[in-house]
Amino acid sequence: MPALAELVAALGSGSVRVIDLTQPLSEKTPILQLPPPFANTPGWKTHLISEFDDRGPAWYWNWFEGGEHVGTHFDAPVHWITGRDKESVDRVPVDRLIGPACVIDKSAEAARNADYLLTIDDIRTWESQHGKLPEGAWLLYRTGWDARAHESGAFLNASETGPHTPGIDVECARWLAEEAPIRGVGVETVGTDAGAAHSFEPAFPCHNSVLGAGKYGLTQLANRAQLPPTGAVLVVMPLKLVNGSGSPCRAVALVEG
Ligand code: 23J
Ligand code: MN
Repeated sequence: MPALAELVAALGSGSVRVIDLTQPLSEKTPILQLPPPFANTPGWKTHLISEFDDRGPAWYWNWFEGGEHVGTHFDAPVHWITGRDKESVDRVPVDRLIGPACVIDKSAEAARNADYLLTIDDIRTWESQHGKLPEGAWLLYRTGWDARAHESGAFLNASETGPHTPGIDVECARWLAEEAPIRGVGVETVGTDAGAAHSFEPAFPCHNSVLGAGKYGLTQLANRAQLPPTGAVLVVMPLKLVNGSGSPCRAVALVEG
């Protein structure tokens, strides 16, 4: 059978299922809070145009405003100074938005330590169990943070010492950018960097290294617990925003069984 006919049959029989990895996007969606003196993104806002009324008797529709980096969203290389000459979101080839997903689960570590940072050793250990990260893979870093996504306070987890959310350490970010054959990094938190990453050297190392290498970021993912460590296929579709630095997106995974 041709591959696409096989895929359609598998979707029909349920032997391949589609998992929605996207958080709901609304005015309640938690948004990133950078420390002063940096400007912050506005959140999401929906405005009614008409709802079966004088403004439109038979139709309901809205318009919206919001930042490029709100909710489940895609970071294009051009978002960071290290990637400023690379792709904006409209220029990312669509075939690069579909690829194998590798899930590394550090939710136990992140539950004990909100500032947990993923290391090269963690990835080596994962590779010894599941094989090498394949070419073009999306590395999906599971931290259990999706369970907090409905409540901004718990999700951003800020105290007087700033936000405390898990991330990736400086060496690991550099390794993922320069050595690993991956295409991008996906996280459950508000950004691909740790809450405390503004004080790392370099600041925001995941953005700095991964976007600088022309790779992609994906944030605020949901339902990661439903994915196997390997074998799922990630499909992520950001809007084709001309010169955009990123975009809210729909992210889904195809899984077997
Ligand atoms: C700008 C500056 C720092 C960060 C971010 C944006 C993001 O997390 C983002 O959404 O790209 S950490
Ligand atoms: Mn972003």
